[in-house]
Amino acid sequence: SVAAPPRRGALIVIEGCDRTGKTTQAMKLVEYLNGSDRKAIFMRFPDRTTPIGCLIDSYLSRGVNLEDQVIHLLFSANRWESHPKIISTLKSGASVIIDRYAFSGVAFSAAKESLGLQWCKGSDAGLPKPDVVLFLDLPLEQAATRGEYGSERYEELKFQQRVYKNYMALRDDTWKMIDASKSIEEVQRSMEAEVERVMKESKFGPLPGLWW
Ligand code: NYM
Repeated sequence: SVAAPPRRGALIVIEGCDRTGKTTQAMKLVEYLNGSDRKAIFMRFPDRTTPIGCLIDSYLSRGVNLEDQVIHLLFSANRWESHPKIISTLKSGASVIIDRYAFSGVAFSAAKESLGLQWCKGSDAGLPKPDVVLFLDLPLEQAATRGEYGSERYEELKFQQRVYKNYMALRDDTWKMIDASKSIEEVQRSMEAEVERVMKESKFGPLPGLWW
């Protein structure tokens, strides 16, 4: 007899303004899942290791200037180039934990006011929709005091306030707000609790497309 195909993995996205602890928490979540016998991989956007990612990196560190539309589309393209890997990993039964996703793409680009929210959503529409979005919520003044804040483009309080507002406009019932002012361990535990809940409740049917 042929073994049943594995139940697909969960697509878990971690979002938040700059310096809210997303990378630390995403990595801890991967460790937690792998440590409890559930396969999970870590991904992050921008993925600065690809040719498109290198260009994004040099834009963020102010090495090159690009039109607002161009950098927006590069961030989207940088996600689409990982689309096959996301799909194949989920199909294999492993979960994918992603540090930033299309919500960052829209929230940051639309904060420029040269670009509208609707226009920004277009280039990411159809990417797999996450099973849950864990939003690390931290007062922006507090984030601004964290290490290396201000070293890259966008790391400025007024800008972050517009980013935050855009994030709130993108929320739906798959979003969970996490109080990121708590200790690393406390944040970790509330994220684990959310993920356990999602994994228990979700039917993990076919992956719907984002913004379709
Ligand atoms: N960013 C990130 C965007 O403007 N658009 C996107 O699509 C993504 C994924 O890049 N300030 C911004 C948010 C951050 C910066 O992110 C780099 P990180 O998480 O610091 O590597």
